[in-house]
Amino acid sequence: MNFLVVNPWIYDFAAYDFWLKPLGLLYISEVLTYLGHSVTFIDLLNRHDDDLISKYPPKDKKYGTGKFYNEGVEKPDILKNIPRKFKRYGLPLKLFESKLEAIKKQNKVDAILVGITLTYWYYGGEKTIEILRNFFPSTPIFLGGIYSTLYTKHAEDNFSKFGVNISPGTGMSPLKTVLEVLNEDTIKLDNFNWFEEIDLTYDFYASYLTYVVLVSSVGCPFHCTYCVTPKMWKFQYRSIDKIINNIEYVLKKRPYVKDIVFFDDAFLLRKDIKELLKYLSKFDVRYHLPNGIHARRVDDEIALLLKKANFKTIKLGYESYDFNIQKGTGFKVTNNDLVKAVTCLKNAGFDMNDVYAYVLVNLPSQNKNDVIQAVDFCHSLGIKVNLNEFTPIPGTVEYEELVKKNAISSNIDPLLLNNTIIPYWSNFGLSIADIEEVKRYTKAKYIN
Ligand code: B12
Ligand code: SF4
Repeated sequence: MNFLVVNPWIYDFAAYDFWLKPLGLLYISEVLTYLGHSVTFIDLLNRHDDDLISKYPPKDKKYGTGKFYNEGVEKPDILKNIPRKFKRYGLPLKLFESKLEAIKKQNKVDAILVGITLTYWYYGGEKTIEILRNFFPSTPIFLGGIYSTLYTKHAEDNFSKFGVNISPGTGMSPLKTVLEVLNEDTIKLDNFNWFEEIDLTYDFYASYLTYVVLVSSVGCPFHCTYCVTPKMWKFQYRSIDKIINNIEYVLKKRPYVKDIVFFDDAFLLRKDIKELLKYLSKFDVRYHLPNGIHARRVDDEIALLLKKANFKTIKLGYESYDFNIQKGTGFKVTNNDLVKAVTCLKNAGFDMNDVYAYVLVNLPSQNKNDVIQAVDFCHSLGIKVNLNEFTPIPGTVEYEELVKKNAISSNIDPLLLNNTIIPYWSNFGLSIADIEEVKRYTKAKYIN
């Protein structure tokens, strides 16, 4: 069959290409190819799209990150009162339409697959599907990804107007359901260890790429109260030789790629991490870990191996200064763990401009002082801070508690749970003034 796979636009108040690649859709596309189907892939967030760069050359920033092309758009009614600009990030509408026109002329599309990652990005998915439906009025469209998994009912209700099939779940079960609906054979997916067997080849991108994103593991063995990862995935890691072969494949085809990014939730927690790091050092690339890594796992040996392999961006999961919050939310880290990790990274020779700690802002149990203390603590250690505004996610303890307290409704529109706008309407957590104050405080601290 001929599949058209589309990574939708982002409609949001802010978005930046911090190495964003649609891993879920890429895996689905790789498996479809493995099963013998043909895939046409459109990534509306590809800043290096050949048709885009002739008009809007991308300005790459540090380590291949950069600004998306964007245009101001009308806010959906529910966000009308938020005093911030709303934008569509990704390829211009006309460009998307011309691509669809060309695809329609060239080949028959049997089914269309779309995936939405962050739950409050569903609006961009909706706008993307609206266009797809205009071009392909009767082609089956399937929507999967984290939004469909966590908000299945919302997705069913909201996307029924386009006749979209919602495909929730992680692993290969959603794809299996899609193929069953299309009356395709799924026997090869039975007992198929897709995470071990399937490479992310990046062959679906015809364009130049400055970086590639991989995952060496899915899931996490911790159970932090605000995080939904352990509910979606069983912790599993890919064998080292497969990871190395995958990187070899990509670099052979794209020797100019200088940055490899791991999107793992628990990169350091595999048992053979030291061996993996030794193998990774054989490639002449920079590596980045934009998702928080586990500070407790960083010892002198791991720090040295990370340095030798040429890891650059390191983000340590820290979240809060308060021991009771650390303990109450899952105990993945303590202040002593952070001190030890930073000391080891310093001793190994890491540039402290590349080492960050994630600090949560607006966790329901948190006050302004906790954020300030966490920032002061990171500053005293000589590392940078990423302030991470909290968002309640269905299936987490915080979400359920907020529903129980009537602070949020159980059928709340996910658009309202966009972390940057929660303080504009909610009566839990910090006020907008407080959040702006901690942001100003953090900025000033690092300028002085
Ligand atoms: C990578 C990542 C990011 C990346 C971006 C992801 C992207 N490319 O869009 C970055 C670093 C930018 C990011 C940012 C944030 N993230 Co994040 N992120 C993740 C992470 C770790 C991995 C996602 C991933 O790539 N998984 C691997 C792929 C293989 O899995 P997948 O996408 O689910 O795809 C599978 C299935 O869903 C399915 N599938 C997918 N699409 C389709 C389509 C069809 C048709 C079918 C059939 C199947 C299918 O098949 C795939 C294979 O099984 C998840 C946690 C997790 N483990 O999921 C959190 C997660 C999505 N993030 C989360 C959060 C909280 C955030 C932040 C808000 C953190 C913060 N407070 O600042 C910020 C958002 C900032 C912003 N507004 O931009 C939350 C969810 C939030 C939400 N409301 O949606 C998650 C779940 C983690 C958590 N804390 O619980 N994140
Ligand atoms: S350690 Fe990180 S990925 Fe694991 S459960 Fe906690 S927040 Fe989620």
